Amino acid sequence: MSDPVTLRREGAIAVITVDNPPVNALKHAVRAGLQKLFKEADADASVQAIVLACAGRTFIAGADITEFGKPPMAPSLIEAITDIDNVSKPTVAAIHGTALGGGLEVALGCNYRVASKDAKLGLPEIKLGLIPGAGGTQRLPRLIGIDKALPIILSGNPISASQALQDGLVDEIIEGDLTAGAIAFAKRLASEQLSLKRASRMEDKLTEFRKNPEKFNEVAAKAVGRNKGLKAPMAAVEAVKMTLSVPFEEAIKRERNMFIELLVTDESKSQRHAFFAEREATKVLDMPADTKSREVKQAAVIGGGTMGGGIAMCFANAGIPVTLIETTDEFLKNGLAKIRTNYENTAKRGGMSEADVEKRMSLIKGAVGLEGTKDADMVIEAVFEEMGLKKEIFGKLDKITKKGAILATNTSTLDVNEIANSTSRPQDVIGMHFFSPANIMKLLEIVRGEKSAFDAIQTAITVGRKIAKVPVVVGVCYGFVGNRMLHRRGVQADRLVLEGALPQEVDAATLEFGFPMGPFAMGDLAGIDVGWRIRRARGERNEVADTLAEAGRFGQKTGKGYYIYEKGSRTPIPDPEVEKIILDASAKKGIKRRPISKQEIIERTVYPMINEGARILEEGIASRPGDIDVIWLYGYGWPVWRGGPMHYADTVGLKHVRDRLAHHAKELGDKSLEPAKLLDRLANEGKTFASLASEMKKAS
Ligand code: T1G
Repeated sequence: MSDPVTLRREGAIAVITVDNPPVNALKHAVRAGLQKLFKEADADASVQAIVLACAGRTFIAGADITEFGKPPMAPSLIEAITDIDNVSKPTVAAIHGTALGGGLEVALGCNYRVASKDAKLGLPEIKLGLIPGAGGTQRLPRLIGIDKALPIILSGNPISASQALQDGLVDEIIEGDLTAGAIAFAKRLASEQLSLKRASRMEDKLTEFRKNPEKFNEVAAKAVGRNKGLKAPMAAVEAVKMTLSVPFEEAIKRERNMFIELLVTDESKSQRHAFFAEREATKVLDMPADTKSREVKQAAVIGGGTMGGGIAMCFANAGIPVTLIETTDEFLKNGLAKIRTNYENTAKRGGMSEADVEKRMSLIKGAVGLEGTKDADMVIEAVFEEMGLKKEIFGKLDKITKKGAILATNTSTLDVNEIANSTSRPQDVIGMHFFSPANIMKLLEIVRGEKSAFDAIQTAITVGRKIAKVPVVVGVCYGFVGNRMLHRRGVQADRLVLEGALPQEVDAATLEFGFPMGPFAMGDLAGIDVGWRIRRARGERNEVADTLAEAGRFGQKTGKGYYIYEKGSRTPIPDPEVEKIILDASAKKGIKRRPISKQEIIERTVYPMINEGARILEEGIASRPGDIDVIWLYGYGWPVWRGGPMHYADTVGLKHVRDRLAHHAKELGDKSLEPAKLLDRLANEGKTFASLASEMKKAS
């Protein structure tokens, strides 16, 4: 094993290089190597300055998250950074790719930072339910000021090199060879004998806040935003607040203790689970490791409606030319106009420049008729959810599109195999299920048909990541993974309302659980009439929902649904009229209403989804419990600090989930609530979905 940290000389400059692929994480050997070589270079009188650089695609992307929870090995990151901070000659960090978390903290331990122009710098610990634990909450505010540091720490989002230069986090942007530029910068420092800039000893940026401490609370409240109540954001505010009154050495000790406290919280464990689950989800267990993606230089989207338009924007946003296909000039014009309006609204909100709008629009061209797909490497069909229409389109695409083109369908419910078999090349057909609004929602369910070729699947994954989606590969079944589980919640939510709860009570419990919206407010957003028309066509009836629809209460679009909505507002207001409709429906069904607790609401809306998740794993529709978690985290607003339905079940205990489901199944005589075989087995064996995941990984 070669040393992950090495030192070479460029004249009087010592260049220390970290080389620990894939992201130069600060595992033990890297920390020890940094400490040793900085001390060596400092002790060597012939060294006038030190440059810290990284090999590979990025600067240090943080502490090694896989080491968390394991016995700590010295030196700790704080010890290594303190030694770097105490070096008696100029130290310069040369940043490319991403300097994140502990990586930025190491750079903050250096006197100066230079960066390549596309570098990104940030402290994403908050996204792991943590705070910077190696001086970041103390050095960053001292270097750039509290008002700039707090948003970086509390959002967890990286800033660009140019923003970092503006904020004083970076001292110079290097064009061309970064390390050569850093060495030149270091030589200048050595020759100019400048005083060493140590963030740990800087106070001038804190003066204003020390004079007006209440100003701190204003900035903090704004930066915390909607994360109020979560442990890590509150701890981050407390930690940064120490810069106002606590000496540096004492403050980083306390910061460390706060970090260690957060490390053992369910919130952080859940968010770390989500981090790795998202990365695991792109690995198809049975796919040969050498499977290559097909090249996708040009895309086409069939259907210029809300979904089609959003999908086309994803490709343009990623710089991939895309043709939007419609049946008439009129529809095409409307589709393109909606996209332009979308971009212009973003520009109005300052989310992009006018030039960006024109650049993205220039990548979207329109065409009437399927002929427009002939040059595309990937075609995504996003037309009305009707099997006959989709099969007709795929039959035609089969003849029009070039050899090797990926033929994808955005269906959310229909059988991808049946669609694939309407072509002579089912191996090129795959489901790419986007979520509305497609240009915003991160989740992409990639639905592999029984004949989908491995390189077609890999291409969908690669393109999915290129267009900034979180791809998860699932099998073919009704509603795939997300909608299939959501259906279980919907059934129980409707029953709870007939048995005694009110929509606002079910939604309140769901919000308290951490979802951004409850099932009934969601029904109003999606439109109550959508389900009503499908049920009517099937001769089925949902007493409450259909009575609302028959009264013209379609939800937000008619200003009335399960709730009332004042003009221009999306705030749901409970309506006594709905309560009357519900009481009548219970009476009509001969149901004696009873009080229903929040606990029961959660048990009957969340546990059935977990149960359905277990059935989905039994059938192999999802490859890992973590995949189901990623789908719910990125597609259905599952609170990240609960890690996803399957991870959450482990924190509650599978035995408890199983027993409560069995209890409700018996009480209600509802067979759909009976525990899935897999859930029952794991509960009996005292196992978890996490242990199942590692069994699956080993078996693959
Ligand atoms: N530790 C361990 N493994 C990591 C890692 C890390 N910090 N970052 C990435 N990996 C693995 C990842 O699991 C994947 O593995 C591979 O590297 C490529 O990652 C004290 C405590 C850097 C922007 O939160 O955001 O420092 O799946 O697929 O899309 O204050 O990785 O191939 O086996 O994501 O190019 C703070 C986390 C840590 C940054 C690159 N740092 N990483 O994205 O590749 S906490 C972070 C990322 C901390 C200190 C605290 C991204 C990336 P595999 P990838 P990518």
